[in-house]
Amino acid sequence: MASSQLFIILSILAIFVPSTLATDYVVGDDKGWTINFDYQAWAQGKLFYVGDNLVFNYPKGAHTVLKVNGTGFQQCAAALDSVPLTSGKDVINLATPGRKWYICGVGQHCEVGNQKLVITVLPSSSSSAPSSSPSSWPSATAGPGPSTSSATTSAGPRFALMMVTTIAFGMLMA
Ligand SMILES: *[C@@H]1O[C@H](CO)[C@@H](O)[C@H](O)[C@H]1NC(C)=O
Ligand SMILES: [Cu+2]
Repeated sequence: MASSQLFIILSILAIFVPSTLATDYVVGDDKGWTINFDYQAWAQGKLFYVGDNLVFNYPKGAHTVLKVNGTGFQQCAAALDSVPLTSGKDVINLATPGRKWYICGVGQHCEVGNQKLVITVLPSSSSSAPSSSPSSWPSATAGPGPSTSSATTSAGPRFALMMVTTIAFGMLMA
């Protein structure tokens, strides 16, 4: 009796706990960071949270990763002083919420090869700082309105999952 209950609870934890931890997103999955890949489709449906990482995999020397703004994304142009990532296994920690744009700086990869990625990073759903985050993110994302509202609604499900996990723990201890 007790072991089946434990199994159920561990199953619940196995499903839900990883979603509350930082996630590494390998950009392009098995294809990595390359030309002629639909990164818009890749990003579709994924929820990026503050604290998650983007991992750009590519043969060193074949591509680079440049962080740009929305204009740079449209025009495939980076600021003159921006330093590209070139390791071939570049990890970018998503430290702040909002829109993030990345392009390849090699040749015409961005313009012709469509090697560009745009994502929206949602505020962390971590309950460790509930009082400070609501005051900080509306002002930080004052420009693009829609991303702020979607961030607010998307934080809900994750919080619900944490509650389920907490309740499961409570059942285990009871
Ligand atoms: C975007 O980046 C470009 C450099 O690529 C810079 O000239 C421009 O001022 C930036 N725009 C904003 C809104 O920061
Ligand atoms: Cu490239």
